[in-house]
Amino acid sequence: MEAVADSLRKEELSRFPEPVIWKFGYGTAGFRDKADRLDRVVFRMGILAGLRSKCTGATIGVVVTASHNPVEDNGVKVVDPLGEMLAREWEIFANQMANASPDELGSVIAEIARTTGLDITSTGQVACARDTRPSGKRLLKHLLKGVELTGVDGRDYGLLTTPQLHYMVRCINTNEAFGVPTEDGYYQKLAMSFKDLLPKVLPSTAPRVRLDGANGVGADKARKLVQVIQATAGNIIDIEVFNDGTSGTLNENCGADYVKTQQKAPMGMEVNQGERCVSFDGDADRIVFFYMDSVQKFHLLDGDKIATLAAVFIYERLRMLKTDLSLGVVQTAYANGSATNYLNQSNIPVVCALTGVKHLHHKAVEYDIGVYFEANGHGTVVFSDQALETFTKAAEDGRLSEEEKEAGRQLLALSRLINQTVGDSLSDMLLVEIILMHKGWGCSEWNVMYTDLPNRQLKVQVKDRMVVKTTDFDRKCTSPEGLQEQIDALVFQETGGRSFVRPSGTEDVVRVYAEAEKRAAADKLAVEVAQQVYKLAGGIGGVPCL
Ligand code: 16G
Ligand code: MG
Repeated sequence: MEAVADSLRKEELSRFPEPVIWKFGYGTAGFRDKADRLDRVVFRMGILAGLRSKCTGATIGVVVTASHNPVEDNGVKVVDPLGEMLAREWEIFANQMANASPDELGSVIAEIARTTGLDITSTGQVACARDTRPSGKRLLKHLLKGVELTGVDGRDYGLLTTPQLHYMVRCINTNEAFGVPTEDGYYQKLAMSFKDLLPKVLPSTAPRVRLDGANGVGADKARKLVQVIQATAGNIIDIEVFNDGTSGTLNENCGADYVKTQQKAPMGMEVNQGERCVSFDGDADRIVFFYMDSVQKFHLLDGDKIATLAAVFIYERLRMLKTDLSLGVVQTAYANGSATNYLNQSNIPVVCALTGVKHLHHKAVEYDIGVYFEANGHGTVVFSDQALETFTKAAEDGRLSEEEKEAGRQLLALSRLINQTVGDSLSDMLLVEIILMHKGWGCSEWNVMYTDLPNRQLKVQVKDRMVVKTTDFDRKCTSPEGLQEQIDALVFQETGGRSFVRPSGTEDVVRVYAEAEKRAAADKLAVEVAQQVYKLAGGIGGVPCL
Protein backbone atom coordinates (compact mmCIF):
# COMPACT_ATOMS: atom_id res chain seq x y z
CA MET A 1 0.00 0.00 0.00
CA GLU A 2 2.71 2.47 1.02
CA ALA A 3 4.59 1.77 -2.20
CA VAL A 4 1.48 2.53 -4.30
CA ALA A 5 0.84 5.73 -2.36
CA ASP A 6 4.45 6.81 -2.77
CA SER A 7 4.48 6.29 -6.51
CA LEU A 8 1.24 8.29 -6.81
CA ARG A 9 2.80 11.11 -4.84
CA LYS A 10 5.88 11.17 -7.09
CA GLU A 11 3.77 11.03 -10.23
CA GLU A 12 1.63 13.90 -9.01
CA LEU A 13 4.57 16.07 -8.03
CA SER A 14 6.11 15.68 -11.46
CA ARG A 15 2.85 16.76 -13.13
CA PHE A 16 1.70 19.42 -10.71
CA PRO A 17 4.70 20.85 -8.85
CA GLU A 18 2.80 23.91 -7.56
CA PRO A 19 1.30 23.77 -4.04
CA VAL A 20 -2.42 23.13 -3.42
CA ILE A 21 -3.89 26.59 -2.94
CA TRP A 22 -7.57 26.27 -3.73
CA LYS A 23 -10.02 24.84 -1.22
CA PHE A 24 -12.48 22.54 -2.95
CA GLY A 25 -15.88 21.28 -1.84
CA TYR A 26 -17.72 18.37 -3.46
CA GLY A 27 -21.00 20.22 -3.97
CA THR A 28 -24.38 19.15 -5.29
CA ALA A 29 -22.82 18.14 -8.59
CA GLY A 30 -19.15 17.43 -7.85
CA PHE A 31 -16.24 19.88 -8.00
CA ARG A 32 -16.71 22.99 -10.12
CA ASP A 33 -14.38 25.90 -10.73
CA LYS A 34 -12.54 27.85 -13.39
CA ALA A 35 -11.09 25.15 -15.64
CA ASP A 36 -7.49 26.27 -15.14
CA ARG A 37 -7.70 25.49 -11.42
CA LEU A 38 -8.96 21.98 -11.92
CA ASP A 39 -6.08 19.97 -13.43
CA ARG A 40 -4.82 18.48 -10.21
CA VAL A 41 -8.29 17.89 -8.76
CA VAL A 42 -9.42 16.04 -11.85
CA PHE A 43 -6.26 13.90 -11.78
CA ARG A 44 -6.97 13.07 -8.14
CA MET A 45 -10.59 12.23 -8.95
CA GLY A 46 -9.23 9.72 -11.44
CA ILE A 47 -7.42 8.09 -8.52
CA LEU A 48 -10.54 8.31 -6.36
CA ALA A 49 -12.72 6.71 -9.05
CA GLY A 50 -10.15 3.92 -9.43
CA LEU A 51 -10.31 3.28 -5.69
CA ARG A 52 -14.11 3.39 -5.71
CA SER A 53 -14.14 0.83 -8.51
CA LYS A 54 -11.86 -1.48 -6.52
CA CYS A 55 -14.04 -0.99 -3.46
CA THR A 56 -17.36 -1.77 -5.18
CA GLY A 57 -16.02 -4.33 -7.66
CA ALA A 58 -18.04 -2.43 -10.27
CA THR A 59 -17.54 0.09 -13.06
CA ILE A 60 -17.56 3.69 -11.85
CA GLY A 61 -18.28 6.71 -14.04
CA VAL A 62 -16.68 10.13 -14.14
CA VAL A 63 -17.93 13.04 -16.19
CA VAL A 64 -16.00 16.23 -16.85
CA THR A 65 -18.54 19.04 -17.13
CA ALA A 66 -19.69 22.27 -15.52
CA SER A 67 -23.22 21.88 -16.86
CA HIS A 68 -24.93 25.26 -17.28
CA ASN A 69 -21.98 27.30 -15.97
CA PRO A 70 -19.89 29.53 -18.28
CA VAL A 71 -17.58 28.02 -20.86
CA GLU A 72 -14.39 28.90 -18.98
CA ASP A 73 -15.54 26.79 -16.00
CA ASN A 74 -15.37 23.06 -15.75
CA GLY A 75 -16.10 20.37 -13.21
CA VAL A 76 -15.81 16.73 -12.33
CA LYS A 77 -18.48 14.42 -11.00
CA VAL A 78 -18.28 10.76 -10.02
CA VAL A 79 -21.09 8.32 -10.87
CA ASP A 80 -21.79 5.25 -8.72
CA PRO A 81 -22.47 1.72 -10.06
CA LEU A 82 -26.20 2.01 -10.73
CA GLY A 83 -25.77 5.37 -12.41
CA GLU A 84 -26.56 7.25 -9.21
CA MET A 85 -24.61 10.04 -7.52
CA LEU A 86 -21.50 9.22 -5.51
CA ALA A 87 -22.20 7.77 -2.03
CA ARG A 88 -22.04 10.34 0.78
CA GLU A 89 -19.13 8.61 2.54
CA TRP A 90 -17.07 8.91 -0.65
CA GLU A 91 -17.93 12.58 -1.08
CA ILE A 92 -16.03 13.07 2.15
CA PHE A 93 -13.09 11.09 0.75
CA ALA A 94 -13.28 13.19 -2.42
CA ASN A 95 -12.99 16.36 -0.33
CA GLN A 96 -10.07 14.97 1.61
CA MET A 97 -8.26 13.99 -1.56
CA ALA A 98 -8.95 17.27 -3.36
CA ASN A 99 -7.63 19.37 -0.50
CA ALA A 100 -4.67 17.26 0.68
CA SER A 101 -1.17 18.66 0.23
CA PRO A 102 0.99 16.53 -2.09
CA ASP A 103 2.75 15.14 0.95
CA GLU A 104 -0.52 14.17 2.64
CA LEU A 105 -2.01 12.52 -0.44
CA GLY A 106 -0.42 9.14 0.18
CA SER A 107 -1.69 8.89 3.71
CA VAL A 108 -5.18 10.06 2.68
CA ILE A 109 -5.31 7.27 0.11
CA ALA A 110 -3.97 4.72 2.60
CA GLU A 111 -6.64 5.82 5.08
CA ILE A 112 -9.40 5.43 2.49
CA ALA A 113 -8.15 1.94 1.70
CA ARG A 114 -8.06 1.05 5.40
CA THR A 115 -11.50 2.49 6.24
CA THR A 116 -13.24 0.83 3.32
CA GLY A 117 -11.22 -2.36 3.40
CA LEU A 118 -10.63 -2.17 -0.35
CA ASP A 119 -8.04 -4.40 -1.91
CA ILE A 120 -5.51 -2.08 -3.52
CA THR A 121 -4.25 -4.85 -5.80
CA SER A 122 -7.67 -5.62 -7.34
CA THR A 123 -8.67 -4.36 -10.78
CA GLY A 124 -11.67 -2.41 -11.97
CA GLN A 125 -13.05 -0.08 -14.63
CA VAL A 126 -13.82 3.62 -14.82
CA ALA A 127 -15.97 4.99 -17.66
CA CYS A 128 -15.13 8.61 -18.48
CA ALA A 129 -16.76 11.25 -20.65
CA ARG A 130 -16.82 15.02 -21.09
CA ASP A 131 -18.92 17.85 -22.48
CA THR A 132 -17.84 20.25 -25.26
CA ARG A 133 -15.80 22.69 -23.16
CA PRO A 134 -12.39 23.49 -24.69
CA SER A 135 -10.69 22.49 -21.42
CA GLY A 136 -12.42 19.10 -21.44
CA LYS A 137 -9.86 17.17 -23.48
CA ARG A 138 -6.96 18.28 -21.31
CA LEU A 139 -8.80 17.47 -18.08
CA LEU A 140 -9.93 14.10 -19.38
CA LYS A 141 -6.30 13.17 -20.01
CA HIS A 142 -5.45 13.95 -16.37
CA LEU A 143 -8.45 11.96 -15.29
CA LEU A 144 -7.44 8.88 -17.26
CA LYS A 145 -3.88 9.14 -15.96
CA GLY A 146 -5.18 9.16 -12.38
CA VAL A 147 -7.31 6.10 -13.07
CA GLU A 148 -4.43 4.29 -14.75
CA LEU A 149 -2.14 4.86 -11.77
CA THR A 150 -4.49 2.88 -9.55
CA GLY A 151 -4.18 -0.10 -11.90
CA VAL A 152 -7.77 0.26 -13.04
CA ASP A 153 -8.87 0.30 -16.66
CA GLY A 154 -9.96 3.78 -17.79
CA ARG A 155 -12.43 3.78 -20.66
CA ASP A 156 -12.77 7.03 -22.61
CA TYR A 157 -16.26 7.57 -24.05
CA GLY A 158 -15.30 11.01 -25.36
CA LEU A 159 -18.15 13.46 -25.83
CA LEU A 160 -21.35 12.41 -24.09
CA THR A 161 -24.19 14.13 -22.30
CA THR A 162 -23.99 13.62 -18.54
CA PRO A 163 -27.07 11.34 -18.51
CA GLN A 164 -25.62 9.23 -21.33
CA LEU A 165 -22.60 8.50 -19.14
CA HIS A 166 -24.90 7.59 -16.22
CA TYR A 167 -26.73 5.26 -18.59
CA MET A 168 -23.48 3.57 -19.72
CA VAL A 169 -22.42 2.90 -16.14
CA ARG A 170 -25.77 1.35 -15.24
CA CYS A 171 -25.80 -0.80 -18.39
CA ILE A 172 -22.30 -2.13 -17.75
CA ASN A 173 -23.01 -2.98 -14.13
CA THR A 174 -26.33 -4.69 -14.79
CA ASN A 175 -25.00 -6.92 -17.57
CA GLU A 176 -26.90 -4.97 -20.18
CA ALA A 177 -30.31 -5.63 -18.55
CA PHE A 178 -30.75 -1.85 -18.59
CA GLY A 179 -29.55 -1.44 -22.18
CA VAL A 180 -26.53 -1.79 -24.42
CA PRO A 181 -23.63 0.34 -23.12
CA THR A 182 -22.92 2.21 -26.33
CA GLU A 183 -24.10 5.56 -27.63
CA ASP A 184 -26.10 3.80 -30.31
CA GLY A 185 -27.54 1.42 -27.69
CA TYR A 186 -28.79 4.48 -25.82
CA TYR A 187 -30.54 5.92 -28.91
CA GLN A 188 -31.98 2.54 -29.83
CA LYS A 189 -33.49 2.08 -26.38
CA LEU A 190 -35.10 5.52 -26.44
CA ALA A 191 -36.33 5.17 -30.02
CA MET A 192 -37.82 1.71 -29.44
CA SER A 193 -39.70 2.72 -26.31
CA PHE A 194 -40.90 5.92 -27.98
CA LYS A 195 -42.26 3.80 -30.82
CA ASP A 196 -43.92 1.40 -28.36
CA LEU A 197 -45.66 4.34 -26.72
CA LEU A 198 -47.09 5.92 -29.86
CA PRO A 199 -50.87 6.37 -29.62
CA LYS A 200 -52.99 4.23 -31.97
CA VAL A 201 -54.11 7.31 -33.83
CA LEU A 202 -51.17 9.49 -34.73
CA PRO A 203 -51.50 13.26 -35.12
CA SER A 204 -52.15 14.24 -38.76
CA THR A 205 -48.80 16.03 -38.94
CA ALA A 206 -45.67 15.11 -36.99
CA PRO A 207 -45.19 17.37 -33.95
CA ARG A 208 -42.58 20.06 -34.56
CA VAL A 209 -40.07 21.02 -31.90
CA ARG A 210 -37.45 23.76 -31.98
CA LEU A 211 -34.52 22.90 -29.80
CA ASP A 212 -32.03 25.27 -28.16
CA GLY A 213 -28.94 23.11 -27.57
CA ALA A 214 -27.22 25.74 -25.34
CA ASN A 215 -24.25 25.46 -27.76
CA GLY A 216 -23.42 22.31 -25.82
CA VAL A 217 -23.15 18.57 -26.18
CA GLY A 218 -26.91 17.96 -26.34
CA ALA A 219 -27.36 19.62 -29.75
CA ASP A 220 -25.42 17.05 -31.75
CA LYS A 221 -26.78 14.18 -29.67
CA ALA A 222 -30.35 15.34 -30.32
CA ARG A 223 -29.71 15.17 -34.07
CA LYS A 224 -28.37 11.63 -33.69
CA LEU A 225 -31.40 10.62 -31.64
CA VAL A 226 -33.78 11.98 -34.25
CA GLN A 227 -32.03 9.97 -36.97
CA VAL A 228 -32.43 6.77 -34.97
CA ILE A 229 -36.10 7.54 -34.22
CA GLN A 230 -36.75 8.12 -37.91
CA ALA A 231 -35.04 4.86 -38.83
CA THR A 232 -37.04 3.01 -36.15
CA ALA A 233 -40.49 4.55 -36.34
CA GLY A 234 -40.55 6.81 -39.40
CA ASN A 235 -41.13 10.52 -39.57
CA ILE A 236 -43.12 10.87 -36.37
CA ILE A 237 -41.40 13.87 -34.85
CA ASP A 238 -39.67 16.81 -36.40
CA ILE A 239 -36.90 18.41 -34.34
CA GLU A 240 -34.94 21.41 -35.55
CA VAL A 241 -31.75 22.16 -33.62
CA PHE A 242 -30.50 25.69 -32.90
CA ASN A 243 -27.53 26.85 -30.82
CA ASP A 244 -25.55 23.78 -31.76
CA GLY A 245 -22.17 25.32 -30.95
CA THR A 246 -21.08 26.06 -34.49
CA SER A 247 -21.11 29.81 -33.87
CA GLY A 248 -22.34 30.75 -30.38
CA THR A 249 -20.70 30.24 -26.99
CA LEU A 250 -21.72 27.51 -24.57
CA ASN A 251 -24.55 28.59 -22.24
CA GLU A 252 -24.16 32.23 -23.28
CA ASN A 253 -27.57 33.90 -23.62
CA CYS A 254 -29.08 30.49 -24.22
CA GLY A 255 -29.79 27.16 -22.57
CA ALA A 256 -32.28 25.98 -19.97
CA ASP A 257 -30.81 27.97 -17.11
CA TYR A 258 -30.90 31.22 -19.09
CA VAL A 259 -34.46 30.64 -20.28
CA LYS A 260 -35.67 29.67 -16.80
CA THR A 261 -34.00 32.45 -14.84
CA GLN A 262 -34.46 35.23 -17.45
CA GLN A 263 -37.94 34.02 -18.34
CA LYS A 264 -37.35 34.75 -21.99
CA ALA A 265 -36.46 32.96 -25.22
CA PRO A 266 -32.76 32.30 -25.86
CA MET A 267 -30.75 34.21 -28.43
CA GLY A 268 -29.80 32.44 -31.62
CA MET A 269 -33.18 30.91 -32.18
CA GLU A 270 -36.18 31.96 -34.17
CA VAL A 271 -39.32 31.58 -32.07
CA ASN A 272 -42.58 31.73 -33.98
CA GLN A 273 -45.98 32.09 -32.41
CA GLY A 274 -47.41 28.86 -31.01
CA GLU A 275 -44.38 26.72 -31.87
CA ARG A 276 -43.14 24.29 -29.27
CA CYS A 277 -39.61 25.14 -28.15
CA VAL A 278 -37.24 23.41 -25.75
CA SER A 279 -33.99 24.43 -24.12
CA PHE A 280 -31.31 22.03 -22.88
CA ASP A 281 -28.47 23.00 -20.57
CA GLY A 282 -24.78 22.60 -21.44
CA ASP A 283 -24.51 18.91 -20.52
CA ALA A 284 -28.12 18.04 -21.41
CA ASP A 285 -29.46 16.95 -18.06
CA ARG A 286 -32.05 19.72 -17.82
CA ILE A 287 -34.87 20.73 -20.08
CA VAL A 288 -37.52 23.42 -20.11
CA PHE A 289 -40.24 24.02 -22.72
CA PHE A 290 -41.53 27.40 -23.83
CA TYR A 291 -43.66 29.11 -26.47
CA MET A 292 -44.91 32.53 -27.57
CA ASP A 293 -48.66 33.12 -27.66
CA SER A 294 -50.62 35.15 -30.20
CA VAL A 295 -49.67 38.43 -28.53
CA GLN A 296 -45.99 37.43 -28.41
CA LYS A 297 -46.12 36.74 -24.68
CA PHE A 298 -43.50 34.27 -23.49
CA HIS A 299 -44.70 31.19 -21.57
CA LEU A 300 -42.36 28.86 -19.74
CA LEU A 301 -43.15 25.21 -19.00
CA ASP A 302 -40.55 24.24 -16.45
CA GLY A 303 -39.68 21.15 -14.42
CA ASP A 304 -42.82 21.53 -12.29
CA LYS A 305 -45.01 21.49 -15.39
CA ILE A 306 -43.17 18.41 -16.72
CA ALA A 307 -43.51 16.60 -13.38
CA THR A 308 -47.22 17.36 -13.22
CA LEU A 309 -47.82 16.22 -16.79
CA ALA A 310 -45.91 12.97 -16.20
CA ALA A 311 -47.50 12.30 -12.81
CA VAL A 312 -51.04 12.74 -14.13
CA PHE A 313 -50.35 10.47 -17.13
CA ILE A 314 -48.99 7.76 -14.82
CA TYR A 315 -51.76 8.26 -12.25
CA GLU A 316 -54.49 7.75 -14.89
CA ARG A 317 -52.92 4.45 -15.98
CA LEU A 318 -52.33 3.23 -12.45
CA ARG A 319 -55.99 3.82 -11.66
CA MET A 320 -56.95 1.72 -14.65
CA LEU A 321 -54.78 -1.10 -13.31
CA LYS A 322 -56.31 -0.76 -9.82
CA THR A 323 -52.97 -1.54 -8.15
CA ASP A 324 -51.87 -0.40 -4.74
CA LEU A 325 -48.49 0.74 -6.06
CA SER A 326 -47.49 4.03 -4.49
CA LEU A 327 -47.01 7.12 -6.67
CA GLY A 328 -45.43 10.32 -5.40
CA VAL A 329 -43.94 13.55 -6.70
CA VAL A 330 -40.81 15.03 -5.15
CA GLN A 331 -40.21 18.76 -5.49
CA THR A 332 -37.85 21.30 -3.95
CA ALA A 333 -38.55 24.64 -2.32
CA TYR A 334 -38.29 26.16 -5.82
CA ALA A 335 -41.45 24.39 -6.98
CA ASN A 336 -44.12 26.87 -7.93
CA GLY A 337 -46.87 27.06 -5.29
CA SER A 338 -49.47 26.44 -8.00
CA ALA A 339 -47.83 23.14 -9.00
CA THR A 340 -47.92 21.89 -5.42
CA ASN A 341 -51.59 22.93 -5.10
CA TYR A 342 -52.51 21.23 -8.34
CA LEU A 343 -50.96 17.92 -7.26
CA ASN A 344 -52.60 18.13 -3.84
CA GLN A 345 -55.97 18.71 -5.45
CA SER A 346 -55.38 15.78 -7.82
CA ASN A 347 -54.73 13.48 -4.84
CA ILE A 348 -51.18 12.79 -5.96
CA PRO A 349 -48.88 12.77 -2.92
CA VAL A 350 -46.19 15.43 -3.07
CA VAL A 351 -43.16 15.95 -0.82
CA CYS A 352 -40.27 18.40 -0.61
CA ALA A 353 -36.53 17.60 -0.72
CA LEU A 354 -33.36 19.66 -0.54
CA THR A 355 -32.07 21.18 -3.77
CA GLY A 356 -29.73 18.88 -5.71
CA VAL A 357 -30.60 15.80 -7.68
CA LYS A 358 -29.30 13.28 -5.19
CA HIS A 359 -31.71 14.53 -2.52
CA LEU A 360 -34.72 14.26 -4.80
CA HIS A 361 -33.63 10.89 -6.10
CA HIS A 362 -33.31 9.43 -2.60
CA LYS A 363 -36.84 10.51 -1.73
CA ALA A 364 -38.30 9.36 -5.04
CA VAL A 365 -37.11 5.78 -4.62
CA GLU A 366 -39.28 5.53 -1.50
CA TYR A 367 -42.27 5.27 -3.86
CA ASP A 368 -43.03 2.49 -6.33
CA ILE A 369 -43.20 5.22 -8.92
CA GLY A 370 -41.37 8.37 -7.87
CA VAL A 371 -41.58 11.41 -10.13
CA TYR A 372 -38.99 14.02 -9.27
CA PHE A 373 -38.21 17.30 -10.96
CA GLU A 374 -36.52 20.48 -9.95
CA ALA A 375 -38.24 23.60 -11.26
CA ASN A 376 -35.04 24.27 -13.24
CA GLY A 377 -35.86 21.30 -15.46
CA HIS A 378 -33.75 18.53 -13.97
CA GLY A 379 -35.73 15.40 -13.22
CA THR A 380 -36.87 11.92 -14.05
CA VAL A 381 -39.14 9.11 -12.89
CA VAL A 382 -37.96 6.03 -10.99
CA PHE A 383 -39.77 2.71 -10.86
CA SER A 384 -39.44 -0.01 -8.21
CA ASP A 385 -38.90 -3.65 -9.22
CA GLN A 386 -42.38 -4.38 -7.93
CA ALA A 387 -43.87 -1.72 -10.18
CA LEU A 388 -42.09 -3.16 -13.22
CA GLU A 389 -43.24 -6.65 -12.33
CA THR A 390 -46.85 -5.45 -11.95
CA PHE A 391 -46.78 -3.73 -15.35
CA THR A 392 -45.20 -6.76 -17.05
CA LYS A 393 -47.85 -9.09 -15.65
CA ALA A 394 -50.71 -6.71 -16.42
CA ALA A 395 -49.56 -6.30 -20.02
CA GLU A 396 -50.05 -10.02 -20.60
CA ASP A 397 -52.84 -10.88 -18.17
CA GLY A 398 -55.65 -12.52 -20.14
CA ARG A 399 -58.17 -11.72 -17.40
CA LEU A 400 -57.76 -8.00 -17.91
CA SER A 401 -59.56 -5.86 -20.46
CA GLU A 402 -57.69 -4.58 -23.52
CA GLU A 403 -57.58 -1.12 -21.96
CA GLU A 404 -56.09 -2.42 -18.74
CA LYS A 405 -53.48 -4.44 -20.60
CA GLU A 406 -52.65 -1.38 -22.69
CA ALA A 407 -52.15 0.65 -19.50
CA GLY A 408 -49.65 -1.99 -18.31
CA ARG A 409 -47.85 -1.97 -21.66
CA GLN A 410 -47.64 1.81 -21.72
CA LEU A 411 -46.27 2.07 -18.20
CA LEU A 412 -43.67 -0.55 -19.00
CA ALA A 413 -42.59 1.28 -22.15
CA LEU A 414 -42.55 4.53 -20.18
CA SER A 415 -40.12 3.02 -17.67
CA ARG A 416 -37.77 2.30 -20.57
CA LEU A 417 -38.19 5.64 -22.29
CA ILE A 418 -37.26 7.47 -19.11
CA ASN A 419 -33.60 7.52 -18.10
CA GLN A 420 -34.17 6.41 -14.54
CA THR A 421 -30.57 7.06 -13.48
CA VAL A 422 -30.79 10.85 -13.67
CA GLY A 423 -32.56 13.77 -15.35
CA ASP A 424 -31.98 13.58 -19.10
CA SER A 425 -32.96 16.31 -21.58
CA LEU A 426 -33.26 13.90 -24.52
CA SER A 427 -35.33 11.30 -22.72
CA ASP A 428 -37.46 13.90 -20.90
CA MET A 429 -38.17 15.63 -24.20
CA LEU A 430 -39.53 12.40 -25.64
CA LEU A 431 -41.50 11.76 -22.46
CA VAL A 432 -43.31 15.07 -22.82
CA GLU A 433 -43.80 14.64 -26.57
CA ILE A 434 -45.40 11.23 -26.20
CA ILE A 435 -47.76 12.40 -23.44
CA LEU A 436 -48.79 15.43 -25.49
CA MET A 437 -49.47 13.12 -28.45
CA HIS A 438 -51.70 10.93 -26.27
CA LYS A 439 -53.58 13.92 -24.96
CA GLY A 440 -53.74 15.66 -28.33
CA TRP A 441 -52.34 18.76 -26.68
CA GLY A 442 -49.99 21.52 -27.70
CA CYS A 443 -48.05 23.69 -25.26
CA SER A 444 -50.96 26.03 -24.59
CA GLU A 445 -53.32 23.20 -23.56
CA TRP A 446 -50.58 21.76 -21.35
CA ASN A 447 -49.88 25.16 -19.86
CA VAL A 448 -53.43 25.65 -18.59
CA MET A 449 -53.28 22.59 -16.31
CA TYR A 450 -52.48 25.26 -13.75
CA THR A 451 -51.23 28.84 -13.86
CA ASP A 452 -47.81 29.51 -12.40
CA LEU A 453 -47.56 32.14 -9.72
CA PRO A 454 -45.24 34.88 -11.00
CA ASN A 455 -41.81 34.37 -9.44
CA ARG A 456 -38.38 35.90 -9.42
CA GLN A 457 -34.90 34.67 -8.52
CA LEU A 458 -32.02 36.92 -7.54
CA LYS A 459 -28.44 36.42 -6.42
CA VAL A 460 -26.73 38.31 -3.62
CA GLN A 461 -22.97 38.48 -3.27
CA VAL A 462 -21.80 38.25 0.32
CA LYS A 463 -18.43 37.86 2.04
CA ASP A 464 -19.18 34.32 3.17
CA ARG A 465 -22.30 32.68 1.80
CA MET A 466 -22.10 29.97 4.46
CA VAL A 467 -23.34 32.42 7.10
CA VAL A 468 -26.75 31.68 5.59
CA LYS A 469 -28.04 28.46 7.11
CA THR A 470 -31.38 26.87 6.37
CA THR A 471 -33.80 24.26 7.64
CA ASP A 472 -37.12 22.72 6.50
CA PHE A 473 -35.68 21.82 3.06
CA ASP A 474 -34.37 25.37 2.58
CA ARG A 475 -37.77 26.90 3.18
CA LYS A 476 -36.69 28.66 6.39
CA CYS A 477 -33.36 30.16 7.37
CA THR A 478 -31.88 29.90 10.83
CA SER A 479 -28.92 32.22 10.33
CA PRO A 480 -28.03 35.09 10.20
CA GLU A 481 -30.10 36.09 13.15
CA GLY A 482 -33.23 38.06 12.36
CA LEU A 483 -33.26 37.34 8.61
CA GLN A 484 -36.17 34.88 8.72
CA GLU A 485 -38.25 37.35 10.74
CA GLN A 486 -37.61 40.00 8.08
CA ILE A 487 -38.58 37.59 5.31
CA ASP A 488 -41.77 36.61 7.17
CA ALA A 489 -42.73 40.26 7.56
CA LEU A 490 -42.15 41.00 3.85
CA VAL A 491 -44.00 37.87 2.71
CA PHE A 492 -46.95 38.76 4.95
CA GLN A 493 -47.49 41.96 2.93
CA GLU A 494 -47.96 40.18 -0.43
CA THR A 495 -51.01 38.16 -1.47
CA GLY A 496 -49.92 34.60 -2.23
CA GLY A 497 -46.42 35.59 -1.20
CA ARG A 498 -43.65 33.08 -0.48
CA SER A 499 -39.92 33.60 -0.31
CA PHE A 500 -36.79 31.83 0.88
CA VAL A 501 -33.02 32.19 0.66
CA ARG A 502 -30.21 29.62 0.52
CA PRO A 503 -26.48 29.57 -0.14
CA SER A 504 -25.76 28.29 -3.65
CA GLY A 505 -23.96 24.97 -3.91
CA THR A 506 -22.36 25.84 -7.24
CA GLU A 507 -21.67 29.60 -7.19
CA ASP A 508 -20.32 31.96 -4.59
CA VAL A 509 -23.67 33.69 -3.98
CA VAL A 510 -26.79 33.53 -1.83
CA ARG A 511 -29.91 32.77 -3.88
CA VAL A 512 -33.25 34.47 -3.30
CA TYR A 513 -36.58 33.11 -4.48
CA ALA A 514 -39.89 34.95 -4.30
CA GLU A 515 -43.36 34.34 -5.67
CA ALA A 516 -46.66 36.19 -5.34
CA GLU A 517 -50.01 36.49 -7.07
CA LYS A 518 -48.93 39.46 -9.18
CA ARG A 519 -45.73 39.88 -11.19
CA ALA A 520 -44.89 43.29 -9.68
CA ALA A 521 -45.38 41.91 -6.16
CA ALA A 522 -43.11 38.90 -6.82
CA ASP A 523 -40.39 41.21 -8.17
CA LYS A 524 -40.77 43.62 -5.27
CA LEU A 525 -40.64 40.80 -2.73
CA ALA A 526 -37.48 39.34 -4.31
CA VAL A 527 -35.71 42.70 -4.25
CA GLU A 528 -36.71 43.44 -0.67
CA VAL A 529 -35.64 40.03 0.59
CA ALA A 530 -32.36 40.33 -1.34
CA GLN A 531 -31.75 43.68 0.33
CA GLN A 532 -32.26 42.09 3.75
CA VAL A 533 -29.78 39.35 2.84
CA TYR A 534 -27.33 42.03 1.75
CA LYS A 535 -27.78 43.89 5.02
CA LEU A 536 -27.76 40.96 7.45
CA ALA A 537 -25.46 38.46 5.73
CA GLY A 538 -22.57 40.78 4.85
CA GLY A 539 -23.34 41.82 1.27
CA ILE A 540 -20.58 43.06 -1.02
CA GLY A 541 -20.42 44.71 -4.45
CA GLY A 542 -23.60 46.78 -4.52
CA VAL A 543 -27.14 46.46 -3.19
CA PRO A 544 -29.14 43.94 -5.27
CA CYS A 545 -31.80 45.14 -7.66
CA LEU A 546 -33.73 43.66 -10.61
C1 16G B 1 -26.57 21.49 -9.53
C2 16G B 1 -27.49 20.34 -9.28
C3 16G B 1 -28.93 20.75 -9.45
C4 16G B 1 -29.25 21.91 -8.56
C5 16G B 1 -28.26 23.02 -8.77
C6 16G B 1 -28.44 24.06 -7.71
C7 16G B 1 -27.06 18.04 -9.82
C8 16G B 1 -26.73 17.06 -10.89
N1 16G B 1 -27.20 19.28 -10.23
O1 16G B 1 -26.65 21.94 -10.85
O2 16G B 1 -29.73 19.68 -9.11
O3 16G B 1 -30.53 22.41 -8.81
O4 16G B 1 -26.94 22.51 -8.65
O5 16G B 1 -27.49 25.03 -7.88
O6 16G B 1 -27.18 17.70 -8.65
P1 16G B 1 -27.25 26.09 -6.77
O7 16G B 1 -26.92 25.35 -5.50
O8 16G B 1 -26.15 26.92 -7.30
O9 16G B 1 -28.53 26.84 -6.64
MG1 MG C 1 -26.61 20.13 -16.27
